[in-house]
Amino acid sequence: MSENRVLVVGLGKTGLSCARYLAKKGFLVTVTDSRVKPPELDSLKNEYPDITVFTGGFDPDAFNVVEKIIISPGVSLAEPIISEAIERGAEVIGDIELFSQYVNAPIVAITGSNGKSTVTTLLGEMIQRAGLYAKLGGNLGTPVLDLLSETSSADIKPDFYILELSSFQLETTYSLNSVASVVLNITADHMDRYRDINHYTGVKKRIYQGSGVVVVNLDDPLVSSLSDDSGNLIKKRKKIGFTLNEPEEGAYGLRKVAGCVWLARGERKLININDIKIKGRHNLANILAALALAEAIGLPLEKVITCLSDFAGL
Ligand code: UMA
Repeated sequence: MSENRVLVVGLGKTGLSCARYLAKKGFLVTVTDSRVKPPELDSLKNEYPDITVFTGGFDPDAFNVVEKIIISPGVSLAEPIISEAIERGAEVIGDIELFSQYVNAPIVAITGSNGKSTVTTLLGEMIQRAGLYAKLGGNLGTPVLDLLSETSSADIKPDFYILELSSFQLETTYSLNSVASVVLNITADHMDRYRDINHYTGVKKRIYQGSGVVVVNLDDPLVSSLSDDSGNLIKKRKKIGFTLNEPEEGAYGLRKVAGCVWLARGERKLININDIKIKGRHNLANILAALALAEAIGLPLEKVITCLSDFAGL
């Protein structure tokens, strides 16, 4: 078996980005998809006519000759042919894992059942306000390996990659080491893929791999339990909390002063919520999470606050 051989499973947006990235790196790429005509088949054929593609089912012959398999988020690890490959010792990873192995700029990683696209986008705006440059992608928009491959002369290395990550993507990620990460909230979601809420929560927790700052939703018991009980994973790490109640020193929250509600960091009032463009308590929580992440990556608070009166949401 050649070490240079790799099988990409799923030919949607992720599969195409993986095939493209690995082919450029000199791997001998084969692609498979259970659909007869997967969404990105024509794009792949146009860009890489020499790549072999097996469609209309997962052919065991395609799996048995490889030691490295890259699976798309929509493909479950419980798929029999995938679990067989894992059992015989093949390396089975996703695009976020590949990205984590090759990335050369700090990552901020954001997950949660709700609000992750808003927080990702808002943090991107905050970084811009601070005069820095971030690339955004993941479950939102551009697949991460396409972010890495943009190499036109106009392209410059970003100061940060801001990634929105789904539980599906986290399942196959092992080397992520983000400078800051957050699980925004957890509600029962994708229960067709997970045994129960604990299984789903355990997968979300994988975002805390590495040694970066952990941002914690203090109002969500499932999320706060992750930062309490995760032992070595996050016990000794710096944590910044956010809450829709009055925040303790060092945390972000809401403070009522003379009949007005303010976003606050501890005792310090930051902005009156009437001066914020996006509305709703869920969005206040999203903003507080973004502020905590901004602090975690060292953005100046005065600058990041300025974008809250303009940010109109997604
Ligand atoms: N496939 C199989 N067998 C399977 C399942 C899928 O062959 O058992 C094939 C499909 O036939 C299809 C390909 O895999 O051709 C699709 O792969 P995919 O479902 O992983 O989808 P992509 O197009 O690669 O898009 C994925 C994410 N999709 C999912 O997680 C389901 C996109 O998130 C993401 O934007 C994209 O990668 C880029 O990173 C979408 C999503 O719905 C928006 N995410 C879920 C959510 O937000 O709740 C998690």
